Amino acid sequence: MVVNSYPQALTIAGSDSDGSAGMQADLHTFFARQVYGASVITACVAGNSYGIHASVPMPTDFIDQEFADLAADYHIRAAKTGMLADSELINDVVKNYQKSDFGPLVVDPVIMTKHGNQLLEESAFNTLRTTLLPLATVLTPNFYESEKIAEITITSADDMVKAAHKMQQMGAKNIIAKGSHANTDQTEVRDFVLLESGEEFWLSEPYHQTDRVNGTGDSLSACITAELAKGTPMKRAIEIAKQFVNTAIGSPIEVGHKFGPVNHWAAQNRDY
Ligand code: PXL
Repeated sequence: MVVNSYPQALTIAGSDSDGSAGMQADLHTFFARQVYGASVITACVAGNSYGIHASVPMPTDFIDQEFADLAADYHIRAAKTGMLADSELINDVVKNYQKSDFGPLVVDPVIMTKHGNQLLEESAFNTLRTTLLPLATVLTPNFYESEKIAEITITSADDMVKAAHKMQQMGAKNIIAKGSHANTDQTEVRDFVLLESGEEFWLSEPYHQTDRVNGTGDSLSACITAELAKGTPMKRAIEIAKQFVNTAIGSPIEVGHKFGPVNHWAAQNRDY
């Protein structure tokens, strides 16, 4: 067997101690899509299904070593970023990614958890916009992140389209602007996709009424990364990821008391 012929993907993200989100959700997703997963840990978060209670960033020289060790031995074919905590870490990750040959980059612009815990320092937001976003082969903002990055209050489908185009003008090549979940009467969730080619379309999936949605954004961006590592074309990678996450939300597992994880087992080994 040729060394490094097996598809390998990388998550550059924070560790979430309850395993529901962050790096752990990414690695579960890589596994479920049969891609080998490597991880550059950027921060450690202590939390559970009630919320996040402490967070520690990794030293940048340690992060440099993680990148160097992977670059020296593995053939990473696609990478994603998750929690990057502060400006120093963003700049360090950008520097390392630019030096490496790790394939397309999926940027999940993690700013805040669904339950209001801040994962990126406020002062780092501009660094994210100006240094990381232009490197994004794919950008996967949630509704709140689209509003914040594009500086548009989104109240209609047209606003989502405008925000996506603005984020593309800022340098991200392909965008999935995720729809709002704020309306509990809704029966579907609609995400807007704008591809590098200029093609644009909506993706729609049934809305599941459940609190067990920790790790959905991480899993979506990780699934796209896994597919890109296997060489799946961009549009197909995005469609697979959306269905993968929807399946994972649709069969919750009873772990934790409050906002539990999605179920990667239910979503694995399927043809989407
Ligand atoms: O899902 C966003 C997220 C990303 N990264 C880490 C997290 C979370 C949410 O809890 O803990 C480390």
